[in-house]
Amino acid sequence: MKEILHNLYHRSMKKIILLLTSACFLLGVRGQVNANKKAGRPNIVIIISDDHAYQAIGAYGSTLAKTPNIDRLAKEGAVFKKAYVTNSICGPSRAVILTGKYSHKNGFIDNDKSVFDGSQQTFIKQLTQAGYQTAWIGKWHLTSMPEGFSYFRILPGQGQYYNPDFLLADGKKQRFEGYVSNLIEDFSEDWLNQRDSSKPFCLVIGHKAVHRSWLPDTVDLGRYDRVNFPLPPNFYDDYKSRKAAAIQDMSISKTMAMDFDLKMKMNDSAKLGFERLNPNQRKVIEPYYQKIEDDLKERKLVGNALTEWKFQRYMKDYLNTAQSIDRNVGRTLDYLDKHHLKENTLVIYMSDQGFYLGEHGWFDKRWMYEESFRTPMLMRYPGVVTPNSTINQMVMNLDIAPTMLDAAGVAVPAEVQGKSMLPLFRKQHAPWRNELYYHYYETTVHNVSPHFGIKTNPYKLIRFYEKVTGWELYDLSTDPHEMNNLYGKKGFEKITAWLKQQLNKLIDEYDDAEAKQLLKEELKMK
Ligand code: SGN
Ligand code: CA
Repeated sequence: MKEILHNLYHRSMKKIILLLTSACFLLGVRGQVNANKKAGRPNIVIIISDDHAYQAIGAYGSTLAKTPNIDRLAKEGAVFKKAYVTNSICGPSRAVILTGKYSHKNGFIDNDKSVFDGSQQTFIKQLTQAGYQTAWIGKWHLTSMPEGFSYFRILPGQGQYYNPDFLLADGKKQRFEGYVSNLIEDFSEDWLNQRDSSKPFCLVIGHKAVHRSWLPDTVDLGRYDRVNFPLPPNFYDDYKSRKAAAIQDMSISKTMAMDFDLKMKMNDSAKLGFERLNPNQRKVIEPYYQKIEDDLKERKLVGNALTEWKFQRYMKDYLNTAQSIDRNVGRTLDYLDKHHLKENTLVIYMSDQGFYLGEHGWFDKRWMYEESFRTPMLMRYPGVVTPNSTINQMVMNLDIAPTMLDAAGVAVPAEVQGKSMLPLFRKQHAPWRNELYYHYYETTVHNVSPHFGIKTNPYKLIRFYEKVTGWELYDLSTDPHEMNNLYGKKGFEKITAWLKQQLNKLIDEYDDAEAKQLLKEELKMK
């Protein structure tokens, strides 16, 4: 009897101790959460994918693309319906996100020649100084190594889809077995697991997907194979009235390669991008594409029929590849739930820019036309962002840095050119910009002429230079697909003059000396 009582006593004591420790732990966690929240220091997770078109996201109205996890962010947070970038290309967009400054100010104007000057101020450096633990994991693509982070593990350059190399924080390169989107999420969770939980964190998860050339995770092959994708209304654009569009090299019909892009062998020297597959991956991937190729050979397609076949294959490969982003966004959100971090973590999902899914007959990005100028952007921030809401003001990737600093209660430096987006959630009629300024510089791959311009509602005025010199004017209320260049047309003189004046003002405000000079020269010529 004595022994039984003794055992019972011990067991109950154990339970009580266990309960007390759990309660203390939970209170501790809560206490920490509350302390961070009080001090205005939420955790931050920014997921930046690559080339993910808003047209391929359920929350932006796509009925064919399945993005349940990104859509969950929309349900629990806000969708920015009009989010734009200042220069629609990879490295430059990331440099803008980091600095809150236009390309001509942060120095990273293009992917070809620019090297990011890591000694300049970034919101990450400021957060690190303010006591945040900061990390960038995944695609970086800024040529120089990250500076000012507590931790990083990045892909060299564009990175690889299968068994990719990563550059580790000690400067060494290492190959990891697996699919890139899954590895990036694994490494992100590993980093979160080992962090000091008494401090807030800011984690950037940089996905490589959906960058060209599209190679899906084996589990996603064939997901969209039964879907017949409708052609965009301007798929057969003839580029009449638009000189720069006429000389581009990014069409599905001419530029998209049967081998490199669409994985059809066609001949012995075909480039398929399968070099890094291990035998198990190869066993799944090769037969998948071989079957498609066998079918294509039988069909003997030419002309528009072949172009439309390419479009269908492009959409399938693109969306199959994008599926790995959505699944891993789900893993990030589940991680936050499981570790009781949801309530005090601001989560952003965005792409580095938009992308063409056949509009104007194209793939790729770069233009100030809507599909590439816009980018998907969603934000969840419990207690600040109303669930299931939309933001219709024109925000930019330029606004990310000041928004993060504002959320963390850190002063935004005067030279930052973006604006904190948080007032948009606090007040319905917060003062906001009515115009956007854009400047694209790169001249090599895809042959897009450099240009700068202004977007207002409903007009857009673009000045091309270098490869093509000239202006374009669109009224998006009557011409949402930007097919009809109104520049120089009768009846548009007044609006053109006004837009040029506004453009000049923006050039002055953002202090873009190159654009200023170009306009000055044009006026002198007249
Ligand atoms: C590579 C791609 C281009 C793409 C650029 C920039 N060609 O050059 O199609 O526009 O990257 O992309 S590829 O043959 O290498 O696939 S970005 O996202 O890094 O800006
Ligand atoms: Ca990109």
